[in-house]
Amino acid sequence: MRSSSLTLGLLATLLPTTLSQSTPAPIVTGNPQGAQYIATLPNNASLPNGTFIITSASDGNGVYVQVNVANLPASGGPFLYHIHLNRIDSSGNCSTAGSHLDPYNGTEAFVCDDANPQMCQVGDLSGKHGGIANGTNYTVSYVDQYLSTQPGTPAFFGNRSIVVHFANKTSLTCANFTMPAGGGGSGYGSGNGGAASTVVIPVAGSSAGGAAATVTNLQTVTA
Ligand SMILES: [Cu+2]
Repeated sequence: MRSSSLTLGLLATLLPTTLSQSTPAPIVTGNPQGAQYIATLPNNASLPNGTFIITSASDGNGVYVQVNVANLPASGGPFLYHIHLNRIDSSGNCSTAGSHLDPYNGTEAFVCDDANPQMCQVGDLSGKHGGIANGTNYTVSYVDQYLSTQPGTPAFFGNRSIVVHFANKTSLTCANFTMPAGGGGSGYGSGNGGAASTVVIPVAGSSAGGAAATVTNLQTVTA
């Protein structure tokens, strides 16, 4: 009997440590129908160009990702691409994107294994779905279950950026996500201009996002 209360005390002291470690990303449900964000790479003859289009999955569980990139270098791949936390500022410098979208503390050191995508950084799209081989054009589409199109939730990416890197992680090019003009039909006020540093939150019917946000706050304390 005495030892059981001792054990409880030990567990209590260990718990905070456990929480600071990487936790599996939950599958996102309830993404609003038709919500879509596009990152269009800048036009530069010496850099890759193209688009990353991410739309709510038709069943609301995660998103549908469409990658269409051209003019890729002949060497230096496989190229990586991630969703980064910050928007690229007016300088256009990809370093202003900051770190990766990683609300559940997948670490940089952790090797993202596509067999266990829930353990990868949420923003590590090439880690979960494959990098881009050397060459001129790359087109792929897939469902990612861990991204959210619901503003205010931990895995929301619509106010963030995408960065394409060489295999050695040097940045190649980058772009901010914006809402396509007239897309979605949810009453977004702004077009796809550059000034949108904040995203107007459309009031969708579902309120499913609230609980998950609380969990993230807990985890970021002990990163
Ligand atoms: Cu990156």
